[in-house]
Amino acid sequence: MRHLIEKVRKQQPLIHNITNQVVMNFTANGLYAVGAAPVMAHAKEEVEEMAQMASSLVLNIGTLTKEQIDAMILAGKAANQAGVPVVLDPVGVGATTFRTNSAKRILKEVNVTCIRGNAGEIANLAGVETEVRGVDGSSDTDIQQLANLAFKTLQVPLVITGEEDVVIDRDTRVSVSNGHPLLTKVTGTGCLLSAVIAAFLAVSDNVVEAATDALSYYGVAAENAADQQGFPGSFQIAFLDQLSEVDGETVNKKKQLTRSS
Ligand code: ATP
Ligand code: TZP
Ligand code: MG
Ligand code: MG
Repeated sequence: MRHLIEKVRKQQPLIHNITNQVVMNFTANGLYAVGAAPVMAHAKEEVEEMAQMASSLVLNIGTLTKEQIDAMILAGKAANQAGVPVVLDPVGVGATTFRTNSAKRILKEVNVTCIRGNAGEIANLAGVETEVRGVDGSSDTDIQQLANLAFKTLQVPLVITGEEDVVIDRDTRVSVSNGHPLLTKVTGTGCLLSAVIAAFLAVSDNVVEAATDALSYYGVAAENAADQQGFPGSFQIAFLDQLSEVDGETVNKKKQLTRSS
């Protein structure tokens, strides 16, 4: 089957990002490399209009403020009305009460298409207390078990990332083992991945298929980049290059997926 990256490149979806100050530039460049078009718009005066004209919306709470969460909820509701997919990246949930409560407030008020976070963030969001050190969190719980448990509580399609990534929806669970440890040495690789998933959701109604193709593409691009550059600084550039370079056929050959239901 043709990989969805080809469709993303053809359709060049516009991705509206309400995201954190650390990763804005990397996310915009990353989305261009993927073949999508980025826009960052945060003001409450314009987010509804922007979300409705976009192909997907990303809500990322990495450097949240009360005003920004209010704007995210306005944007999220507008996206829901317009049928625009919404990805939530619950950065640092579990590290502070404000983060945890804000993510829960978004989930209560907005119909989120998919949540993408590391194991620690997803565990905390689902009520399983786990240490999150700043924005870095893992979980002692087995990732497959965590996926089942978190989906049962949250009832929203989930993408849990780490050495092994898991996508889970009501009756499907897929693991993706592509990727490279250098991704953890560059800030914003999780945040950009959430935006890339949003770009794939813009070209497919099937959330599991969109997220799985986004993960395999992203992971294979990272593997190719790491073959060329072994240090974080040069890896970051090689990774952007590979996001624009790698084709669907190569990803289909190199992808490592395990499906269970
Ligand atoms: P953190 O905040 O802990 O850095 P994150 O939100 O940045 O988490 P990650 O879990 O680091 O997100 O996932 C970002 C990307 O890095 C994903 O594509 C994931 O597959 C990949 N990744 C993370 N850890 C590893 C690893 N040890 N080996 C290979 N790939 C990894
Ligand atoms: N601090 C607040 S947001 C942020 C940091 C370091 C970026 C987190 O990016 P990622 O993709 O979760 O590593
Ligand atoms: Mg990371
Ligand atoms: Mg993150």
